[in-house]
Amino acid sequence: MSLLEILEFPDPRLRKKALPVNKVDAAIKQTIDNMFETMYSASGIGLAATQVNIQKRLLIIDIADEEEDPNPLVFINPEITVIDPEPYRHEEGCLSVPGYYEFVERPTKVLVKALNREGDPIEMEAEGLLAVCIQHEIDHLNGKLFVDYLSVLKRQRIKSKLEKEHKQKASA
Ligand code: GNR
Ligand code: NI
Repeated sequence: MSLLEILEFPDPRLRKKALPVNKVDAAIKQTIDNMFETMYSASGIGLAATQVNIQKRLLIIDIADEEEDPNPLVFINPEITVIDPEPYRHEEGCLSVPGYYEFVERPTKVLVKALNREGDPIEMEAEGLLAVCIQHEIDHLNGKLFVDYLSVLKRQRIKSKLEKEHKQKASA
């Protein structure tokens, strides 16, 4: 396994739209394993392939709070439909926007259809944090970030601060 580099806002590669996975083969499984290693290492609860510069419709989630009892979920070519559109407000963070947390409103309950790690079709109803996370990750696959839901001013502030950090790191 290996750790992958996580792209950070405002990297333009985070804006690319991911392409469908046409075969769940050994290479995809290797990518999935590397993504889990990367996500757990960064203490994230979700990771989309886009964030590690892989333009494939693939995301992983583990919202289990007990480190000893992981619940790794894999969604390949996910399709989402809204079951309950009532806005649900949750404070979001993102491994690609490190250090910033803001409230975002999304539909309360969704149905997700996807393929699992074995390439078998799965369906899952999600609400609460899981619904938030799945919608956040599918946004990544479409080149969208949670900061896009914020005001222009807030987004611009976050962008400037992260750009400054990136410059400092590059010259360190
Ligand atoms: O680790 C993460 N935490 C989180 C918290 C609230 C809403 C969404 C998330 S996803 C984020 C990991 C990440 O950036 N996934 O793309
Ligand atoms: Ni994210």
